[in-house]
Amino acid sequence: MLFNPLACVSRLLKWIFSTVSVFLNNISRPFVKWLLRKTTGLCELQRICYCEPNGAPRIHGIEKSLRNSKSVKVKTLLQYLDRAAIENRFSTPVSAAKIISNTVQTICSIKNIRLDVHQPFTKLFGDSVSIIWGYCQLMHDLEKLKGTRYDAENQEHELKLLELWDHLMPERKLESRVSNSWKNIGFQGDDPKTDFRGMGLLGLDNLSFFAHNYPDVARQVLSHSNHPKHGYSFAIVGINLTHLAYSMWKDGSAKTHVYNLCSQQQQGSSPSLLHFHRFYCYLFVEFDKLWMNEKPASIMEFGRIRSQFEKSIRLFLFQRNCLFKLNIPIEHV
Ligand SMILES: *[C@@H]1O[C@H](CO)[C@@H](O)[C@H](O)[C@H]1NC(C)=O
Ligand SMILES: CC(=O)N[C@H]1CO[C@H](CO)[C@@H](O)[C@@H]1O
Repeated sequence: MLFNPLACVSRLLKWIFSTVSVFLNNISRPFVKWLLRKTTGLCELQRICYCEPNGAPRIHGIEKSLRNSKSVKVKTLLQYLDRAAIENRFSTPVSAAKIISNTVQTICSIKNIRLDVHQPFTKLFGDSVSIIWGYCQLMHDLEKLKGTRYDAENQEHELKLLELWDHLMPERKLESRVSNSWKNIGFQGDDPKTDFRGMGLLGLDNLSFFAHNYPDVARQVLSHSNHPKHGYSFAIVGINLTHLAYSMWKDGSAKTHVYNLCSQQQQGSSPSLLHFHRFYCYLFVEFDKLWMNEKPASIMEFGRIRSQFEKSIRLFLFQRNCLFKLNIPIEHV
């Protein structure tokens, strides 16, 4: 075989690159961490708390550092927190405070952090932990609501549905429970009960939250949806947007918005259903704006406009200072 210097050099370069990347991934991270710890006297979690700006950058940083930790003790602590979220133990302030204080103490003992010297750390770290696992707990709640099928035998469900009509159509009584009139607020047939399908009660809750809390805005959006040329099905599109909101929370992309929001509000604010419902209202109002601007020829363009909408929302969520605010005139809030 002929000696080929070019192939030799390229193989050598490949070997160097792969060695360097292995070094960067496996060796340098712990080394850099060790070096910083020696020079600054602070562990990674402390550096994040003190150096990263309040909100998503700091909370994301802490979450990543904890989830990437190789320490068995940290892993056990995370299991304890995940279980607490599944068991809904963050919902009462007393039990949440106890979990947070246990967590802070455990981390300080694992990382040799002196509580008396590093009081700012314990507060910043504790607040972040409460928001991270508050979000986990909320996801379980959302999944439960999504998994609860609309049940026409259930008085509570029926009442919510009828209230939705009253909020959207205050000047018109619904003549009967099963009626062609449901189409006026964008359901498919005579009985909305089958329209909730994949989203369960979450779809209805979102719609009724929107109609109940922002009645003027909801009615304005409804009137757009009944536009003779560029109309769409209000309720059906609304349920589809529940799906969009849910998937953004589920895959974690909504975290930038939620983390920024919760850390801006007064202390102890943990992600809640209210935040989810408001996020949904924001999506609905913005989607309606986009739809009216696009002036689609028919509902057949829904898929295209929806995916354009999703792309732009995801782009916003990608920015670390993302915070959605409902653009609603003050008198409607
Ligand atoms: C929402 O609409 C998109 C686009 O038409 C579709 O792919 C998706 O399955 C719908 N989701 C729900 C829950 O209706
Ligand atoms: C689960 C949840 O938050 N449901 C709420 C949805 O919105 C309606 C209307 O505001 C409330 O009554 C529900 O409690």
